[in-house]
Amino acid sequence: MMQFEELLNQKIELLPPSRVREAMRYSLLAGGKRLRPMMLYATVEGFNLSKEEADDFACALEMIHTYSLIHDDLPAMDNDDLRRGKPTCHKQFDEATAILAGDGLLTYAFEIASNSKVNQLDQCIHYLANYAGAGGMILGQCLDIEERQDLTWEDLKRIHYYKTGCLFAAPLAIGALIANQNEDLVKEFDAIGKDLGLAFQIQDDLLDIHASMEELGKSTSDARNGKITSVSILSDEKANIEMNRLYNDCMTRLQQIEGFDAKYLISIVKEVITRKK
Ligand code: GRG
Repeated sequence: MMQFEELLNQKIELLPPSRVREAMRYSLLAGGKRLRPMMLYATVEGFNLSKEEADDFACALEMIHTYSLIHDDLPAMDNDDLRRGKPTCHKQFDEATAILAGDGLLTYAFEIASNSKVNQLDQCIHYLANYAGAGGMILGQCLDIEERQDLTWEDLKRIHYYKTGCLFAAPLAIGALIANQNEDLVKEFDAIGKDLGLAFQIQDDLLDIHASMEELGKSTSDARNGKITSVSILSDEKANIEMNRLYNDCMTRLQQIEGFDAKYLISIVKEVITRKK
């Protein structure tokens, strides 16, 4: 993924020099797992297209994801000091700059996406906006900060589908669109992506309990803060079972898609299953 890091840096270099540009670069290049871009690349490769076709949307996805982390860490939200093993954006710069860096990454993502030459560009941009917006990830965050204490598993699943699932569904659905697939197949990729996001979030809740702050590279512990999580609702054991069931089910469904070579995506899922952060 060295090439992808370089690509992100090149995109940032195209902006006029400023404090906000440096804050955007700082958070973007702070060493995330790059899962969402990797999932997009694996989807287009599974349809036998070259990875480069997806470069613009891969950058856009990582920028939107990074913006969400910067804003999520702000004092008005989670008020975190550590992210990706480094001081959060508002700690390294200041609060106003961190707000602008998030806004800058979000808007820049759409500028880059709109310059792309992919198939079904309008649809790709529409999906991206929908997944990121108030009918997608932002809705999930809004439901999450309500912190209701009477949440059922169904309620929590809904929050995770929006908050985490949408940005996992985006690379899969957009990958299928770039590969010129039809609406039904795009919907199947979307559904698999949402389930992968849910599994990933359950795994996050499990790691939150079992891994140290150093291992995770972030400081907030939902469990310590008394937040309702999949583990507090389901129990450790059942959360584990549900996570594995979801991951396995997603891999099976991917293998059943005709004309799609699932091996690239499956190898990412297998790596994610064994992740420690
Ligand atoms: C503030 C608009 C707004 C949205 C925030 C994504 C999000 C919504 C909040 C971040 C906190 C959180 C735990 C979100 C769930 C999704 C998730 C597990 C994000 C972390 O993704 P990774 O593990 O992060 O892929 P890296 O750093 O590896 O890129």
